[in-house]
Amino acid sequence: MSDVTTFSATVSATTRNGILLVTIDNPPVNATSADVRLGLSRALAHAEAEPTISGMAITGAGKTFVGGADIREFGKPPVEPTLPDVIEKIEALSKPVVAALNGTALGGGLELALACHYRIASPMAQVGLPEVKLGIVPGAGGTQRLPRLIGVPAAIELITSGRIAKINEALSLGILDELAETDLIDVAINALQKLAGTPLRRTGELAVAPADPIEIEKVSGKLLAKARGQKALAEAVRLIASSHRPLGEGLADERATFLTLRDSREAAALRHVFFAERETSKVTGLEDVDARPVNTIGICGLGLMGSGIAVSALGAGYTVIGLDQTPEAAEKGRERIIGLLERNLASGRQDQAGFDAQTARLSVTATDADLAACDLVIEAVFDDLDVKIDLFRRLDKVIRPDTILATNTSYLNPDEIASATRHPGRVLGLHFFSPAHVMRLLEVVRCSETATDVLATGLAVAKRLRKLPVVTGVTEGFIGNRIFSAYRREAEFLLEDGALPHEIDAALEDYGFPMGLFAVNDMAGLEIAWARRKRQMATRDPFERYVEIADRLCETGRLGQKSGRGWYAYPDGKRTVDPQVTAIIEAERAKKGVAARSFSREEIQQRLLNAMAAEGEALLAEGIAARASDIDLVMINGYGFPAHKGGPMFEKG
Ligand code: T1G
Repeated sequence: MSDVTTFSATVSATTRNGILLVTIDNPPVNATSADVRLGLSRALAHAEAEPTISGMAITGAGKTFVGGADIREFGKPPVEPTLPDVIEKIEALSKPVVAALNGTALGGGLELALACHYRIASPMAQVGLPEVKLGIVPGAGGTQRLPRLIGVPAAIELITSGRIAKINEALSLGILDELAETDLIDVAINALQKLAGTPLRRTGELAVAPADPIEIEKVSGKLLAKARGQKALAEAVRLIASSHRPLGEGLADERATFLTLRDSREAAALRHVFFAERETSKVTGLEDVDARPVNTIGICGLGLMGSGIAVSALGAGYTVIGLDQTPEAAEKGRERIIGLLERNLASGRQDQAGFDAQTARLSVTATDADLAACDLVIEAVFDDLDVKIDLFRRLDKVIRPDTILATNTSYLNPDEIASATRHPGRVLGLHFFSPAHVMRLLEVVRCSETATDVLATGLAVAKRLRKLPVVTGVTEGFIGNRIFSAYRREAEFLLEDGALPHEIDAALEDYGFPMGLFAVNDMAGLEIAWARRKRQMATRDPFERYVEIADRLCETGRLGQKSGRGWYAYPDGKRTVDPQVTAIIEAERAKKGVAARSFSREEIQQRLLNAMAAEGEALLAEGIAARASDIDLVMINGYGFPAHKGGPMFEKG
C-alpha cells in the first residue's frame, strides 16, 4: 500500500496492486461539495495519466458512501467542476472504475456510482434518488442511467417515490452488481484486476429496455394524481420515459430541468423543510445535558391513543407495561395492541421473529404497583384534569423518584397536572398525534418546572421512536391546535362574511391540503369542539367576534359524517353540499346584519394563511415556539399543510 495522495481537503487515495483507491471524506454525509468534486476530478486525471494505475475504486469514509449533492450549495453560483462533469469523466475513463459502496448512496452519490463501470456494496449499503422530496429531479444522470440498468417502469417507481432501496432489492434490480461478503476494498480490488483490459460496460452506452406504455401509465398514473401540483414528479416521469433518446440529449434535458426546478419556490420550500427537520431537536441549553436511560415505558390508558403509543414503543425496542382501570380493560387493550402488531406482520412490515420479540416485551395490568419498574410513564387516559391528576398522584406512590411522567393531553394545562404531583420537575408533555403509531409528529411540552434532563430524555425517546419532536411551551393547544383554532376561527369568519364550506374546502385543496377543513371536521366529528365552546362560553370575551354557525349545526344534530350530516350531507356516504347548511349560514348572517359577498380561492387562501402566520408570530413572541420553522413542521406533519409550500411561516416569508 503506497502513501496517501491528497487530491483535495476531502478526497485522498492510496495505491494497492496498481489500483488507485480513492476515499471521499467529507463529514457528516460525504456530500459532493465543490471540494469533493475537485478532488475526484484530479484523482481521475491522475488515474488516466499514470501508466502504473490499472484501475480506480471510489469509496466513502464513515457510514455513508455519498449522501448526495451538497444541498447547502443550492441557490449559490455553481462552482466548477459540476457533478455531471465529474460523472462524465468517470464513465469515459479508459480504465475501469468500481464504486465500493460502504454505506448509503443517495442522489448524486448514487448517480456517481451509476457512472462507474461496476458497483460493489457492503451489506449496510442502501441506495435511492430522493431528489423529488426536495422538489427537484436527479440532475447528474439519474433519470438517464438508472433506466438503462433497471428499465423505465422500475426507474419511475424508485425516482418518483424518492424511497430508499436496501441492498437485496438493489442487487436484484441490477442497480448494484455484487455484495461484498468479505472486506469491501479487497473485493473491489479483485474485481478491478479482473476488469483490467476487458471492454468496459459504460452505463450510458446501454440501451433502455423497451417499456409497455400501459405499464408506464400504471406506475406513473396514480403517483401523478397525488402530486397535487408538484412539478418535479411529472418532470421526472417525462425524463425517464424518454430515456431511450441518445444519452447526450437526455442528459442535457435533465440538467436544464434540474436547474429550473432547483431555483423554484417549491424546491426552496422543501429544502427549508429538510433542514428544519434537522434543527427541531436542537434545543438551546440542552447541548451538554445527558438524557436519563429509558428501557421500560409504562402506558396508562390503552384506548386508541395509548395502544398506538404502545405499538410505537414496542417497535422502537422498549419494554412496555400497559395499565388500564380493570383487568378486562387491560386485556382489551392488549388485544388492541396485538391486533396492530399483527397488521404489521400481515403486511410484511414486520417478520415473525420481530413480532414475537415485540409481543414478548409487552405486558398489561390493572395494578398501579406493576409500573414500579418503569423509567418513563406516559398517560393517555380520558382528557379530564381530575382524572389525570388522580392518576399521577397514584403513580407518585409506586414509581421511582427519577421516573419521568409524561402527559399526552391535547388541551389541558400540563403545569396544573405537574404541580399536583410530588416531583413536578419530572413531568413533561408528550403530545402524540393519532394514530400514534403512524403520525411522526410529537409535540414535546416543556412545563414550567420540567427539568432539563427530563426534556432531553423526552427528545431522546422521540428520536428512538422515529418521531419528529417539536418542543413547545405551555399554552392552550400548544403549537398545532392553537394555530388550528386560529385558522378554523378565520374560516368561520369567512362563512359569516359570504363564503360557503365547500368553497373554503376547495380553496384549501387547491392550495395543496389533502382535505378541506370542514370535510375533516365532519370526519372527526363536531361534538368535542362544541363541548369545549360551551365550557368556554362563560369566560368568552363578549367583545370578541364569535360565529355561532357551528353551534346551530350541532344543536340540530348535525354532528358530522358519523351522524349522517354535518357541514355536508352524506347521502349514500357521499359528501354533498347541503342547502340546509347554506340556509343556516344565511340565517346567521342575517341575524348579524352581514352583507355577504363572494370570495375568490386566492382570497380565501390568503386570509387563512395570514391567520395561521399571525398566530405563529404570537407563539414566537410568547416563547411558546422556539423557531418559525418548528411551526412549519407542526402544520405540515400534524395538519396536512402541503410540504411543498414550506409551511405558514415560510409562506409569509
Ligand atoms: N447536503 C448537505 N447537508 C446534508 C445532506 C446533503 N445532501 N444530507 C445530510 N446533510 C446534513 C444534515 O443537514 C445534517 O446536518 C447532517 O448532514 C446529518 O444529516 C445532483 C441534486 C444521508 C440518509 O436528499 O437523507 O443529490 O444538522 O441527520 O440521519 O441529482 O442525511 O448535523 O448540521 O439526516 O445519518 C439528494 C439527504 C441531494 C439525501 C443521513 N440527497 N440526506 O441520515 O443524518 S440532491 C438527499 C439524507 C442531489 C443530484 C441532486 C440523510 C442521510 P446537521 P442527518 P442521518
